[in-house]
Amino acid sequence: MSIKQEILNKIKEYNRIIIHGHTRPDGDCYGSQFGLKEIIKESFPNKEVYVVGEVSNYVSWIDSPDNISDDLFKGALAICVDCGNSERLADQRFKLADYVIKIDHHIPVDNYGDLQFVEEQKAACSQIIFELYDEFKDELKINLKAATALYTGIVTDTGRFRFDSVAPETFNVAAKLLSLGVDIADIDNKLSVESLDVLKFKGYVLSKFKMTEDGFAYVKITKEVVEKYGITMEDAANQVNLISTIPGYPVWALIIEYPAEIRVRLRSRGPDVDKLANKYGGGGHAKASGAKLSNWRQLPKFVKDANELVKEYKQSLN
Ligand SMILES: [Mn+2]
Repeated sequence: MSIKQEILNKIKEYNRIIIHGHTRPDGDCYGSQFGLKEIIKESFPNKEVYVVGEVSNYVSWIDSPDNISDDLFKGALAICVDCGNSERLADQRFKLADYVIKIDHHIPVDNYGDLQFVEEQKAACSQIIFELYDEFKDELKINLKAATALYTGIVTDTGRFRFDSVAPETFNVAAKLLSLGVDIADIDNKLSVESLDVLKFKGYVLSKFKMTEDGFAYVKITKEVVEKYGITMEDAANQVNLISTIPGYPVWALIIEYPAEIRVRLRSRGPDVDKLANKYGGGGHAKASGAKLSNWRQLPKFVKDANELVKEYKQSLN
């Protein structure tokens, strides 16, 4: 039996299904969570389906998570989407569920869950969710809300179809979502809205970033800076690609101070950066990873390691 068939069987088996996502959910996390919720509800109207986790301001127009009590997890099926490591799951009560399924496209950090369906080559977890629906479309139903959520997940995780994770199937899925009535211009408008405060913050990033000798570009964002500009951490962290275009600087990062820790958003169009992220308590994709620093004193070491990574990469090209 294929893993997809096993997933469908588990969905059929359980009357209560709780869908989990990662902390600081992005478009693909929300897209996968709410896309899957709508598909299950549309297909099996008698099932109870919940989405749990944190709120995302960026894609709040998709839907918002449910607040549910602990006892609902008992006897439930938990489906965790778009999350490669269990500690990054926003609601740790998946542990209380009867059975746990992981559906993801990140490089696995730990193999949590009773059943794991991971397709690392897929551009978005939302793409995997749609393909799951598509494989069983004789038995499953979809609606416009699900299609809109899934399309948003694909469009955000691919940088609007620009990353090299985009494959012919990504466009096939997008085409099918479009035929379901998704309003791509409306989604693009919603994703493009930018406040004056964010615009001013972009000016800060562009004037303050630093560059190392061998080709690592980075910007340090303290909590005072985020407060000064009056923007959310999410809005601040989303500006990482402002410094993505400099010739000779194939690796870049935005390093931002959260209340409890300093988080590194690490990106590359050259060497794989996930191993470097692993070294600093993080992980993710080969070209897009996250890491952590316990304090700003760790920054010079991180910058040195990133610089070294680029140096070795450039040497390997010669
Ligand atoms: Mn994703």
